Amino acid sequence: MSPEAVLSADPATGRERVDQLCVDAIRTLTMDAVETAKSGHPGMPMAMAPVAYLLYTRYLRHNPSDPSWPDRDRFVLSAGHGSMLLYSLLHLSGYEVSLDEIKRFRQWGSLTPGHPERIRGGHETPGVETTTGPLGQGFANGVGMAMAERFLRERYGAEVMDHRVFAICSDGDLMEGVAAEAASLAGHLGLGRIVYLYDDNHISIDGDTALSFDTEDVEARFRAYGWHVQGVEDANDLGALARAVETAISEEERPSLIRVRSTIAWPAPNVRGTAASHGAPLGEDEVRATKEALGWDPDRQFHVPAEVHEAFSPCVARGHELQRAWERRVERLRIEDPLRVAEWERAWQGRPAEGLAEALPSFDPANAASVATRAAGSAVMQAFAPHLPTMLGGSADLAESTKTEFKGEPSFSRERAGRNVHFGVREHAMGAIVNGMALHGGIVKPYGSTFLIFSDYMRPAIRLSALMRLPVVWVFSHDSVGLGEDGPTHQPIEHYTTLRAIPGLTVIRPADAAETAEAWRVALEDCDGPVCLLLTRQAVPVLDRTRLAPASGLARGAYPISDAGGRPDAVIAATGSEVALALQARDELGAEGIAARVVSMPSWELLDVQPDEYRESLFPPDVPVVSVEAGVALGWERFAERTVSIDRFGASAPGAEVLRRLGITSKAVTTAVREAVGRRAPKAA
Ligand SMILES: Cc1ncc(C[n+]2csc(CCOP(=O)(O)OP(=O)(O)O)c2C)c(N)n1
Ligand SMILES: [Mg+2]
Repeated sequence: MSPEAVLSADPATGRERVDQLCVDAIRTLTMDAVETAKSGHPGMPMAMAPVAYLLYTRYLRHNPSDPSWPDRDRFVLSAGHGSMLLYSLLHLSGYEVSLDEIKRFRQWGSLTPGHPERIRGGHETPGVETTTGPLGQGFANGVGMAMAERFLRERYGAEVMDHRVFAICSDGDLMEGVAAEAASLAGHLGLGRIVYLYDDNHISIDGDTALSFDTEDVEARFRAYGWHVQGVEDANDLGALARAVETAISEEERPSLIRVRSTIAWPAPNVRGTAASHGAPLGEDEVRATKEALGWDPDRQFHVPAEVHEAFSPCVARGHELQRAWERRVERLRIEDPLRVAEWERAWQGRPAEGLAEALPSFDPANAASVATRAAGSAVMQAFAPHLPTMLGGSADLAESTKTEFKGEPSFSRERAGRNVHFGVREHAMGAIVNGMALHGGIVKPYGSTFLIFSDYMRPAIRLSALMRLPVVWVFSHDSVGLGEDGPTHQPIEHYTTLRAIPGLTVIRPADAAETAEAWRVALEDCDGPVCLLLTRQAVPVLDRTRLAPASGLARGAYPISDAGGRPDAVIAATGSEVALALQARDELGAEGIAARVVSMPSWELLDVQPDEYRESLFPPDVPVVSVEAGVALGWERFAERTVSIDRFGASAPGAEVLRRLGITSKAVTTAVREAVGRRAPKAA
């Protein structure tokens, strides 16, 4: 049946009246929930209710009984402040979001938090695909989902993966740079499975968008990006909306944007069209007046007429049917090509193939005395690549430098969904797109890379990866002032500390090639959440593991890499490239009769989950600890009473000289240790 037929004013079925009732049920649920919570954003859900109703009942191929069905269409509410729109839809279309949960909107522990949240193994509202609220992120997540879909469709066939990504986005979303970056890449790659609806309501928080946005021709901008663009002049015109959505769906070569002109908080008689309705309850009187205008009983709250439930009820049966049909397709494929289906299923479980650890290279100082950890990382990636056939990722135009390409693999292009993604110089979108790939599922484990300094450009996405506990890897090379000549704009200083400050993010800064291999193994096999790998630009010694402890100690976050045994006089805790320095200082101190233990400490977070006794065994009470790391001291007071650190910006000069001049030297370490143990420096001979 064409949408016109469904939506025609057929007096015999009263279809138009029921459509209206359904749309208004979303509006009244929203008003009542926001009013009850005394907080929330009623305007957007009220205005966009017709769009959302249409999507959920006619176009979205979803199964409310199984929100994790792999081949479902994804729906992203990028304008997360309009969360009641999503919750109303989920409730009405049969997801496990009860009316009681709607009544508990924005309350502690409810399935209906202020903004949609998807937190793996934590807060998961059935049917919520991603955490949104920070504007622009959802938009870019959807691009990542569409890339994941394309990659999996090409690898496993349309029998396995064949769906679309829908989103509703707002003025704020489209003002944000991250959405512009993501839109540009989506247009370039011709991601035709994207269908985004833009709520063009001319309102943002400060007031009319004439203040800050109106000059921009959004349609022209998206056309210039290579999108297919349509406009619908009235959000209440279901027929026009349906036609636009159908056209967008049939467009396979370009992503689609449908600009929908709406009036915020429609049809509230006094506040509609004003910024006042964006983020505050309408107030009892206005809610009553609105319900009266809709022909609803103003004394009833959270009322859903039986006809509305009836109109939404086919969603469940249709969802079952869609999923069963997909299951049958996959079963047929299993008979034809069992290996392909087995590989797909493992990818969907999010697991690498067996034998990954055994495939990793080992590094012998006899072969190469020193290797940059970014270069070691590259060797490790090539070794594990066959074990992760759906690992997808790349860099923000720095693949040469971060060395994160899968060699010999094709690039992800308009023509072919290869494994090497060229995100272009778009760090922020890279972060959000990688998150979207992880949210989609089937991509094990997506990664993004750039210089550590530019992690700042994507910090909001890194934070969200941690908030959502996504299995992603962030690879940051050029991890200290040791990068040298590019100077202070390129030299990270506060970055170890600011990344460690993000809860749930595992930051690993390996000391040498062997620790780099182990760091990747931990990231791929042991960690469920996001992992940052911090790698050097400059060569660092391949530590002689015949004399030192094995790099497998990295898995515990910190380990005594060099220990004379017994109670040491002092402990030197070092990370990354500074471990070699600490070992040098240990030798010098040993010659003076000071027994120092060197603890290689690649990851605070991995150490944090060790038993207290383990930490105490590393850092015995009353033994002074000196830390050495080429960044700010902030945070190290947790472990060390003295720090060798850099608490200023770097400088442009050869890396070794910058490190020396900024005090990252074995001399600085030996001096700090002597002070800590109350010894004087030996007299020069
Ligand atoms: C990155 C980010 N900056 C600021 C905000 C705060 N904020 C929430 S909604 C909004 C803008 C509202 O305008 P629009 O996106 O057009 O939504 P509408 O009011 O039309 O629903 C802002 C600034 C945010 N959520 N995310
Ligand atoms: Mg707006």
